[in-house]
Amino acid sequence: MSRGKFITLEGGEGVGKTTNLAFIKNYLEQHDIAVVVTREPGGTALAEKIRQLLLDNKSEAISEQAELLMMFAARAQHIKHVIEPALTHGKWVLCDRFTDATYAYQGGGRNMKISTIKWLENLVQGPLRPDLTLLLDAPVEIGIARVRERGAFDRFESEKISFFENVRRAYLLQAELYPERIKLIKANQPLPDVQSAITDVLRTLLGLCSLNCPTSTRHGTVK
Ligand code: Z5A
Repeated sequence: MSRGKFITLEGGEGVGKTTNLAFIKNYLEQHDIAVVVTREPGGTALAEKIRQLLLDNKSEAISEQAELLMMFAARAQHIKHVIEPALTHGKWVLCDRFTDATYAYQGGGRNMKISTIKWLENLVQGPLRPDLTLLLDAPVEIGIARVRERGAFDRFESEKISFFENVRRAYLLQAELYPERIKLIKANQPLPDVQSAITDVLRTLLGLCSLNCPTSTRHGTVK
């Protein structure tokens, strides 16, 4: 049995990760691929408890180091109990955020050392990296306006605009560093256009792409 593929969705607040997760799952299942949908922080009972602690904006102030370590503690559980077993059994894993979020939020947002994040990434993940990352990118104000409509903010959503600008910059830097893995999708366009751009990338991954595919799909940014 061949190993499944590991796909992650990334981006700032309200760019449409959760919305497009269902679309991608559906698309892959239509191509007879068994998909496990999961998220970070979270994905196991223990990791979901860590998520609650991390998002709770009424808890005691969480230090930057504690926040970073809690992200990776949750990730270690998630990899061991969900991600690796699924990939080994040939299933594809579709994950709402993964370690690029740590580079963006703890690295870009909290200004923690990239070398420390990289060290933890190697410790916790070994060689595991996503096969494909869809980075949904939109100007910060657009994502925040979408999220504001939902009401109450969690601990991250309560941050200042400058925090989210730094997060966005760090995500874009990741995309520049890993152009083969990270495909940038413009998320400030109507949903059908976002999903058409995502479909182009998935077609390439599935080997369904021939000369008909947009050249942009083969080289990085999509639309
Ligand atoms: N975090 C971290 O710091 N470090 C890490 O390593 C990890 C995570 C893994 C987890 O929350 C928090 O943890 C996160 C980073 C931190 N911080 N925050 N905040 P999350 O992943 O649950 O958080 P989120 O980014 O806030 O999710 P979200 O707000 O649900 O955003 P989304 O999933 O990208 O968006 P959505 O729910 O799909 O869409 C939002 C709304 O926009 C919704 O009403 C949609 O119908 C609408 N939408 C979506 N697309 C469109 C388009 N194209 N046009 C118009 N409207 C649209």
